[in-house]
Amino acid sequence: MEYSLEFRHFNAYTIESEIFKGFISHLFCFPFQDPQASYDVNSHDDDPMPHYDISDSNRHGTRCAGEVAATANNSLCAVGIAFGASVGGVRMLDGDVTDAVEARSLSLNPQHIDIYSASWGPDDDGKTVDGPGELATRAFIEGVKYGRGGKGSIFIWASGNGGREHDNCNCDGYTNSIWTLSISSATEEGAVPWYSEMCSSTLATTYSSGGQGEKQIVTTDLHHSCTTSHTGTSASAPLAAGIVALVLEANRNLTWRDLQHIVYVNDIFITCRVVEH
Ligand SMILES: [Ca+2]
Ligand SMILES: [Ca+2]
Ligand SMILES: [Ca+2]
Repeated sequence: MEYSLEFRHFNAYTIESEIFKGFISHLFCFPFQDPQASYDVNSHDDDPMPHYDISDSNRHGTRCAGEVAATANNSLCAVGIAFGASVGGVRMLDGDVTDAVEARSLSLNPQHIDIYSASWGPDDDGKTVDGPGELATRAFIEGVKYGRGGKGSIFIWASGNGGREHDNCNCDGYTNSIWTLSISSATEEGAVPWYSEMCSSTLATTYSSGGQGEKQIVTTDLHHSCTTSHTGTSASAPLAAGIVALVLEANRNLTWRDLQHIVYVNDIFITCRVVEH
């Protein structure tokens, strides 16, 4: 279910993002790791520490968390965009992903958490049309209505990596939802990457990986390390989450709709030059 480019595994959302899947493997890089913003929905405990396996399949959350909030001058890796923000992790993709699991994750502590960043969704196989179930839909609605003191929870969503399969992000009911702020990717040259899905629900793009030889995203990784190869729209959503955190730091009174308006009208993110591919 998570987006992953590196395995070319499109029947299981490839590419990574997430405040989900266990962010916090390296506390030294996240001095503000926030227990109130963290939970393990898969194992029903308070510690979202990723389960290590031979292929490091649970690394996405740690990679995404570093993009958002890795501390400044950490001497190991890149700095997070909102390095002063507190960040938590929700482990939820490392097991059966049910409507209830999604809803639990998306409604975690909505008076404490301002921004939820997600890089997962329906299969990117070019033939799946799916979206949030009844409980997840209710989590979105209650989040934007009552979250953040009534100003509305901010749900940042990766637009998906199914470009090669001609997948269309309008067929992904999570990124296509009006309650999510949908983010796609631009290569280092500002071009549309090979995995990009073009659709009307995408509001903005941020940098991420491109083709062979192009730079990828540098961020924290499992095993107390730093990677230079974080990829796909999963790497773009957390960059947007970090930018939105800075916007909220400047003005905490903005509603969830204000933020979508600011992104759309003022073009605060890096936008893409359209290139035929
Ligand atoms: Ca746990
Ligand atoms: Ca898709
Ligand atoms: Ca959306």
